[in-house]
Amino acid sequence: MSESNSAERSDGTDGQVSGATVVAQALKTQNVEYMFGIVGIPVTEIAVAAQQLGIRYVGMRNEQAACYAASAVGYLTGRPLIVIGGSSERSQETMGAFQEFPQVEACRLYSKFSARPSSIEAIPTVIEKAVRSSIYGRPGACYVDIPADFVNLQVNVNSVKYTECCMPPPVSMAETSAVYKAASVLRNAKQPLLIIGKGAAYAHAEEGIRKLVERCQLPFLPTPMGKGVIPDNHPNCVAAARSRALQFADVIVLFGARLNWILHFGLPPRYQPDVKFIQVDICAEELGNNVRPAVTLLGDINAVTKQLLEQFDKTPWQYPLESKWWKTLREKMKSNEAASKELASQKSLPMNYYTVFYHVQEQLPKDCIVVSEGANTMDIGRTVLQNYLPRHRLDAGTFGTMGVGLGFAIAAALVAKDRNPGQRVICVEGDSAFGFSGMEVETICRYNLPIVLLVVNNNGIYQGFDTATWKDILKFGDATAVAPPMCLLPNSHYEQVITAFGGKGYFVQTPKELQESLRQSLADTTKPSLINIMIEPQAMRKAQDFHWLTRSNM
Ligand SMILES: Cc1ncc(C[n+]2csc(CCOP(=O)(O)OP(=O)(O)O)c2C)c(N)n1
Ligand SMILES: [Mg+2]
Repeated sequence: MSESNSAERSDGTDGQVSGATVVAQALKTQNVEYMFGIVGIPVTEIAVAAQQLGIRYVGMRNEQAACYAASAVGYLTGRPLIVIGGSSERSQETMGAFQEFPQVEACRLYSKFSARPSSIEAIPTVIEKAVRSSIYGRPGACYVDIPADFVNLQVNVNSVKYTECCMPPPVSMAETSAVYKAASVLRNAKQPLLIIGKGAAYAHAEEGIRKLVERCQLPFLPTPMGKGVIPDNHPNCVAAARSRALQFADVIVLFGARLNWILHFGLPPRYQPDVKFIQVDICAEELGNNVRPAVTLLGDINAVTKQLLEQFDKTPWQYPLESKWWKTLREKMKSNEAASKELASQKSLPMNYYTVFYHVQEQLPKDCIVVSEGANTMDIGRTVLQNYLPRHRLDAGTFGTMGVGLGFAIAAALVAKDRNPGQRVICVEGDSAFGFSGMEVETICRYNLPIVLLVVNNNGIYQGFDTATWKDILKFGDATAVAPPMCLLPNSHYEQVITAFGGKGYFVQTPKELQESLRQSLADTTKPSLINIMIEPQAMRKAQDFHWLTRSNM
């Protein structure tokens, strides 16, 4: 990786260098490896220059998908998203220039740092600051605005100095007295629970958290993207008794998990009114949200976990495995697992969600990355599809943003190809979710990324209708007046989207067809495939004590 301080790589013309090359070289100097985008005036030259300097450029079909892909690379590699936007020429500002828009101001609200360099010479320092801001503290996206006239403007090579690559984020630790207090609260817990969030995965805290779980024999629950920090099949994982665990725990340690809607805000009736929360988070602003915590541990989650472990090294403590709490949780897990298995074993056609996911789970390679989006598809899939490794699940997450799946899968496949050759990426999509970024199938085929796409097709958003019912509905009037808004066209052949670009498509209606198509797709490492899985359009979740990810079922 080059970290040169002068722009030796000019455009080759008389010691001059273009703005485009300065942007590319500044990114390269900050160790940026991947760039996702769509080119057009004025940014084409930036992409070309980046490629010439060895940054991998992936041309996407929509900027949203490009951002999703870059953000997933960020999650997988620890280098969050920097958005580089082309803007109108400075000399035409306020005149109604082509695509003139207050981009820096607009992005400020949604990013940690948003700026336009004042000159070409200022580009490297602004880019360094954007990269640094994106990875220090709680990670987040940053925006750098490049006016169109900068792109081809030439400046003297010697006038540009490249700011060295920023240092890795400093590691912060919690206050000692707070660590001591947290250990003491935990030791006195009657019904303890650990919740492992995405923050723990991002902080690479897996080793420490696993030690803590095993040394103290504590039950734990992962949040959707905290899955895999400790394997889902670990005996202390109580995901199958989630509602019970949340409802009756008296002490809960949150490792990089926010008390937002996914965790029901930490409030009754989903929790005991006097539950004691111990919050471990890198972001001070997160501490105390919705609930007044018993202890707050501000710092890097990996480092703080080690601080907690030290307490239990000094004075070992184990929560008794034969406690009533463990017994209650185990019983609930057993009955919930039996209920899912019962649904999965139903032989009626079309298949239900559980049948589909049990068959998928049977064949999934243990080290594959699972990407998922949809409502029922994502929520039910999450309960059946297991993660054994940290940072191996990417889903629509806290925002529940539909459209992220294909971008995430593309990013995961690229990172896998570079760092873990042979590792597979499985992208589990609801039929509606797939539609948001469906054209990225062409991107997948263009770069020949051997992703296995599963479209779980119920002809709609949460549910739909079969062809006969759909036809009956249309008899009542114009579709815009009578078609239920959740409906999508029944029996759509989404697999043909991939065959159009040379990938392999399967249309499956039975467990047998599903098994066979999965077997073939996973065996073929040379090509992407899409399996369009028809399920019962009215299939729903099994009955819940509480609707858990209720928002996504809105
Ligand atoms: C960007 C965006 N637009 C709309 C929604 C609302 N929404 C939530 S889930 C969903 C799709 C659910 O349908 P599908 O993907 O087919 O999954 P299913 O529940 O049918 O299995 C939509 C459109 C959203 N979450 N995000
Ligand atoms: Mg659907």
